[in-house]
Amino acid sequence: MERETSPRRHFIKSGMLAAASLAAGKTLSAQEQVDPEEAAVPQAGPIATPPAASNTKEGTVRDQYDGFSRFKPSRGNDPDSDYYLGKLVPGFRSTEEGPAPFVAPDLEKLPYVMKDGAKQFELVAQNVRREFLPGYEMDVWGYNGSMPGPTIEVTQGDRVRIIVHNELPEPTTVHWHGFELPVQQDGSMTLTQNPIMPGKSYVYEFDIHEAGTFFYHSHVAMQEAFGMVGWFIVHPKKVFDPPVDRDFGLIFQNFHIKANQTISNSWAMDWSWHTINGRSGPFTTPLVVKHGERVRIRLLDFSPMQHHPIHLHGHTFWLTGREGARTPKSAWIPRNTELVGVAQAAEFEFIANNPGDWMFHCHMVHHMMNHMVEQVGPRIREGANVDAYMTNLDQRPPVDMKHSEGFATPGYPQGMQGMQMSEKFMKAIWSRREVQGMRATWPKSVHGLMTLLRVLPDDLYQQVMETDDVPKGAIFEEIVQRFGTPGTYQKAPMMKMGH
Ligand SMILES: [Cu+2]
Repeated sequence: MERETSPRRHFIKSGMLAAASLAAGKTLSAQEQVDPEEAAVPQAGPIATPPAASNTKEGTVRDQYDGFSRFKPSRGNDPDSDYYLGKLVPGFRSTEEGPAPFVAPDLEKLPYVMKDGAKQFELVAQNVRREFLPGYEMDVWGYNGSMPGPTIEVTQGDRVRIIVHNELPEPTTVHWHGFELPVQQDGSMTLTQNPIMPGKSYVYEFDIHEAGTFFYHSHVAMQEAFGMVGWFIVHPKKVFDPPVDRDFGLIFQNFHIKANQTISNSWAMDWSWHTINGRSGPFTTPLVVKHGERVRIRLLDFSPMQHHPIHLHGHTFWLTGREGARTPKSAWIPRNTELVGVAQAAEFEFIANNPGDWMFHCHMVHHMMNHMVEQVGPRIREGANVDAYMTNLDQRPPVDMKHSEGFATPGYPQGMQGMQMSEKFMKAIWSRREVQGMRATWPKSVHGLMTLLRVLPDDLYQQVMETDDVPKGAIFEEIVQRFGTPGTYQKAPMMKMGH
């Protein structure tokens, strides 16, 4: 068998070796250094068992997992160890700092005022124009000018008052999904309350005793299909240990919007547009984290009727909870793909131990692209230009339906040639700080229910998030230099129009 010699493998295995020597309380001299391939074979007992987080002073933990050594806990540890796949490896944040701020990319937080001992929010149900992709503005329904609606974020033990104003042309109610609350506050239309008529308001008020990942949504089915949902995050009174450094939320939705329409057909049973927090890839905003951080991603499937097998590249994540609080650690499941069902929320945690730009996406083929189900004609949305579409027609290769010799297959070109993006589109895609320094060609492969996880060493994180005008490809190239095989790296060609 040919030996694996790539520097990347070597790096991972050296990391394990170093971790082993760390555990043994000594450093290997040059003579003692052995072939990493052999060193990777367990001798007696576990390869490396760093001290358990609970027994270790924070300073020591930070020292041990500084820099590259943050890789090690995920590699080569005994499956019974707290460090197996980074299961209980602490991040940088201490519990005293409280929970990490919740971030739902591309969505705002709903402000509140304290009044009569309650956090008072105002939620306005209304029609909303949402730009799924640059230039693709869809007419959906949501709250406070946003689809999904703005995030309600509170702490366990809070009392909340939510004043709902109905600016829709039809009755609505709001259901507080997952909460154990008094029945009159539940928002079930006609079952527990009268509908909130157009132009009218209604006040909900209740105490929150649970912690977890919840959401609010209209309790009219067709309104749900039109997008009427938002996060309702409850941080625990006592911060979970180990605490996470990042806390992200992503709402996955499907819509059926025909090529010449801006309004979803909420009766349809196939879906042509797919959004994460109201945007489609490549317009979804990447999750940018620092190398070594402990990351939680909360994921809600609010599609009308389709489930999403969610897949993260380059990392193993733990399924640490579904909706309520955090599951006991002994029940966490290591996963690469996790199926999230309609109206379910799931929580994923992992150590961002692998620098790079990584896909995070639904694995259903039809969810990994938009509006390709029925490509029936030029788009005639307001402001859209049909010239690009007409130009595309010539670029589509002819379909060869004949069987040819050997194993050559006939049929439609599966590469989907001809889906070109306008200059305006590309400018908007690149206008966001979070995508600085990525390969010039990245937008070509990120569509539909796709977003990205960017794991960056501190200095590169600083460049991306705190400086401007990072050249295309520069950050990725630097990651290749440090962690990859630069000798084999091929730069991305610049795309047309200088993008
Ligand atoms: Cu899906």
